[in-house]
Amino acid sequence: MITLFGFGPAFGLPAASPFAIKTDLQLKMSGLPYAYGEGGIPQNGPKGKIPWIEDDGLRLGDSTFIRDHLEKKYGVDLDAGLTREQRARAWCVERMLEDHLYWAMVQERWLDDANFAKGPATFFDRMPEGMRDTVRRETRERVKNTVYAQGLGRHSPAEIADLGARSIASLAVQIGDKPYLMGDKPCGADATAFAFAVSVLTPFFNGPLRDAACLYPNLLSYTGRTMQLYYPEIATKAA
Ligand SMILES: N[C@@H](CCC(=O)N[C@@H](CS)C(=O)NCC(=O)O)C(=O)O
Repeated sequence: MITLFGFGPAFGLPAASPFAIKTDLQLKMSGLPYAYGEGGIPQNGPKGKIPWIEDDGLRLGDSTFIRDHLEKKYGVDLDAGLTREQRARAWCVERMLEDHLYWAMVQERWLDDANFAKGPATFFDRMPEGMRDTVRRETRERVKNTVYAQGLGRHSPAEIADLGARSIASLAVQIGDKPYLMGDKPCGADATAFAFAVSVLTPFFNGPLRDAACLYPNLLSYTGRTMQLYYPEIATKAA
């Protein structure tokens, strides 16, 4: 039995981490039975990040390698029916979201004071009181240094939002008026596209990235449609 770690509803979303939403959705798409594990915090994962899975004694981190494992071990193809060109395009979209938009999102959630206070700061609420504030402050500082090291953090918040908005615009164009990224039915990259679009769009946070995403009615209908299909309980609550 596969166990997924790092997944759990937060901020009006299926999970706080877009990578955890992606993996959860790819597990749903695969049709394989799985369960949610306890203790899904980054430090416990094999790569120091969430999500990870355990499968017959194997502990595997990173959403892309998890998908690979599912497809190879269980013979599923989340991109069945796609052309080579569509598969290549799907990879480009995923890289744009995971390695670019993600960091702009981190800026909006972690480095904006109001968003941090109501969002990521609460991750530490259950820590012992004596260490809580220190760990919260040091973790935020580490996140800030990571965004700087990645590169986006060298720009002003307005410049980061401008770059992030270009990725959002590009995603909206890629989806166009199709129900899903590559046509009438969801493919593997829809898990990523949905995860990032819905994470940026959640009304739980405010900021220029969310404002940018709200400009695209097709992104709103895309996330609504995908939410209804895979997370009807959350879609109903939000309605
Ligand atoms: N490449 C990884 C990225 C996962 C990732 O960045 N997870 C974040 C949460 S959204 C994390 O666990 N960060 C903790 C840290 O960097 O210490 C994947 O695809 O799974």
